[in-house]
This record gives sequence, C-alpha cells and structure tokens, in this order.
Amino acid sequence: QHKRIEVAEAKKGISVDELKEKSLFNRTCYSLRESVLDLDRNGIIAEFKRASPSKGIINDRSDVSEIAKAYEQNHVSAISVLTDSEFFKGTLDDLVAVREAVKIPVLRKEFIVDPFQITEAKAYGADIILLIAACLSSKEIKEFSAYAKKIGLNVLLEIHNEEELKDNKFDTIDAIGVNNRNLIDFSVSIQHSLDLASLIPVQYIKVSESGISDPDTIKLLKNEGFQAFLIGENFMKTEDPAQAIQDFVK
Ligand code: IGP
Repeated sequence: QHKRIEVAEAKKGISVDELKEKSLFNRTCYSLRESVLDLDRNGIIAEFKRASPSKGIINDRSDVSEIAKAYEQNHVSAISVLTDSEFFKGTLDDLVAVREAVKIPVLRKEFIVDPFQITEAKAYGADIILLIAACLSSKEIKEFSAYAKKIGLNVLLEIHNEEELKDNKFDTIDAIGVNNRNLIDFSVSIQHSLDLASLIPVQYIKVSESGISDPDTIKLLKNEGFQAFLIGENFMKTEDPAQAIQDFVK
C-alpha cells in the first residue's frame, strides 16, 4: 500500500512523457541472458543493499560507484540496485550511479506495482526489472512484462512456490528467480531453489536468490541447473564488499 502512495507522489513530480525524453530511456539495454551465459562471467548478480527489513542497517555506504566497479572487475554477470527508500535505504540516484559506473546489466530491485515504475526503471538506467509474483496478479505480470519487453528491458520474475510458477509462464519473461527468503517471516532456505529447479522450463534463465553465503552453495545450485545467483548481504555486511567478492570467487 505504501508503495502505491509513493508511486502516486512520483507521478506528480514527473510525467511518463518526461521520463521517455530522458537520454537513458533511449539507450539499448544489455542482455541478461548473454551476460549470464558469458563464460568469462561467474553468474553472480551482486546487490548493492544498505539495509533490509529483516536486518536493519547492513552497511550505510555512499560509495556505490566504487562498489559497482569492484563487482564488475570481479566478473559478476549483473548488478542489482535497491531503489526502495523506506525499507532498503536505496534511491534512484544509486541506480543512475551504478549505470554510469559499469557496462554490464543492472537490475532495478523494487516492488513494482505500477507500469510507471517500469518506465522509470529504464529512464534511470536499468536493464532489468524485477516482478514479484507474491505482489502481483497473473494478469499484471503478463501486462507488466509485455510492456517492459516492448521498451527493451529484461524481465526477472521472482517466485517462491510451485503455484506462482505454474500461473506465470509467459514468453515476455527472460529469467525466473526462486527467492530462498520467505517474504512474510524472512526465514531463508536454499531448499526452495532445490525443490523448484527441475520445474522451471529451459527457456528461462534460472536464478537463485537470497541467503547465499558460501561458494559451495553455488556449486550445489549449479548442479541443479541454476545459472545465476543473487547475493547481497554476504558482500555488503563486510567492511570491504570489493574484497569480500574477490575472496568469494577465487
Ligand atoms: C539478496 P541476500 O540474502 O543475499 O541479501 O539477498 C536478494 O535476493 C534480496 O535482497 C531480495 C529482495 C527481493 C529484496 C530478493 N528478492 C525482493 C527486496 C525485494
């Protein structure tokens, strides 16, 4: 609900037509699929995450460009940037800063409830949007993903159970992410990914999200067919996220 109010406020500040005039809106997006399948990259989607509802402040950094560059130099496949301010202390400025710092796909990590936020994602430099099945109807997922594709964005659909997968197998979705974190009680289990892996059709890039904190877990997930791994807290909680990712991937 608070998100809908926030979107209504954002709409007052700038119109869709004004968003579409921004130079970033008219760029060509990097392909998530190509980057994930690129053998010189490691499948990690590294997240810039200052805070979360479950952990509070994780690391209140302002040097987002530096961290993004370090992630890129360590061969991640994409970078995720939280733009929700209330729960994650993120901003659209963070998204622009990351866009300007790297030449790999950037995901706008946001609770999308209105197509306005999809136009906004592109206008502020994102290549990928996240649609969370738990927050949207199947009809919305179909329409929002079709619109995102039409303006050249990549779409990552986040699911947490078999039902959400079954209802949303649209051609306008590029990747399916299994969130290992339960959005209601915040409990985390990699088992969610392991259970759903074989049910995700091959046309989608398979992503495992949340609670990944050691390289052995990645090996396990890879064996089950996962191609990408969304990791935030494990890097962000350290004093030096750049060093943390270097140690993790070596
Ligand atoms: C990263 P972690 O446990 O590595 O910090 O998780 C990412 O998966 C998580 O931030 C996330 C998220 C979301 C945040 C996954 N889906 C939806 C906000 C909204």
